[in-house]
Amino acid sequence: MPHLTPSQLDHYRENGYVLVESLLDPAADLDPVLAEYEKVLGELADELFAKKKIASTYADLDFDQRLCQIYNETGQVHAQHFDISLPQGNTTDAPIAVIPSAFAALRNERLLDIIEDLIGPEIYSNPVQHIRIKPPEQYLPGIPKDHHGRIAGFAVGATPWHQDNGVVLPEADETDMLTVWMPLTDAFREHGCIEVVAGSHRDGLLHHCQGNGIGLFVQDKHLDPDRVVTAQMKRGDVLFMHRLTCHSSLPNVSDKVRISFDLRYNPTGQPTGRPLFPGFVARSRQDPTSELRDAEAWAQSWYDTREKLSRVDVPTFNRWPSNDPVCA
Ligand SMILES: O=C(O)CCC(=O)C(=O)O
Ligand SMILES: [Fe+2]
Repeated sequence: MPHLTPSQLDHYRENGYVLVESLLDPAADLDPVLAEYEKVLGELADELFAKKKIASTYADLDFDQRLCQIYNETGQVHAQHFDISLPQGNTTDAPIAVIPSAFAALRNERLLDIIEDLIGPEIYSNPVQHIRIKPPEQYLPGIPKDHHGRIAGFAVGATPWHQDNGVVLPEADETDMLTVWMPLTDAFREHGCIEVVAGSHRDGLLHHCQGNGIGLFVQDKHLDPDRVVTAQMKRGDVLFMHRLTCHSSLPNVSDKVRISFDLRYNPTGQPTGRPLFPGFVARSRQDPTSELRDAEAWAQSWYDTREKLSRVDVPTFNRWPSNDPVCA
């Protein structure tokens, strides 16, 4: 059973993050997940081919080439097709990939052991959870860029500075939410790895602005460049971050697709910050029978949510106004 050492715990308390090297076994824990996402890509290809949006299913290409070919040919980033979570707003037709290997990752015992060290033994899987498939920008000539030359869209380009507490509702401001970020492929600087501002979890919740197409961000004036740490990670490493730790990610300037999970957990019973989305008890020492262990029931909880939300007006989980004068 892996545990954080006292010095790793001190590092987390001091800096708001801890990077645990080789926590997971790439062959046993990560390869089966990647294999399942290959199938998800195949399904996307079949679907687009049937709709005559692409000229072939490109079944002979490897994952990276096939993904870029499909994105370029359709002129569209199909991130939602792979994601766990529903988007905000109207969800009626939103595809989601609530696949068994994603559920297995959420319940990975080695992850939960470290999470238990950080937030205690009653662990709830918070529904803010994503897979990010970030292709090399040089291989996306068919995807539109904004006027800064940036690729807009979920997870494809660089992610601006933000705190994860900023993307949930105020109901979760006192929730001890932990972000767990793990690459399924190596995530070095060139692949667009994570950067964190060490110690920023002690600055409180910062004001976030709404970026056009890039999501919420914290303005540079709130950041101390001297405290920026580049978290280069290899497959099997896992990064644990406090909800107030400011972080971002770099653009992918390599020739490989960067794939990662970012998952969140909080002590059971505390508000998740996205009350309409489903979470579950991932570990309970008090009542192990309350744990959700059934991948199908988990998938169904997301399908049911999608169905339910398609019938109501869904608010976004956003507290920050657009056209905020502070952000101009
Ligand atoms: O993976 C990225 O590029 C950004 C991830 C992030 O912001 C998060 O995991 O909270
Ligand atoms: Fe984040």
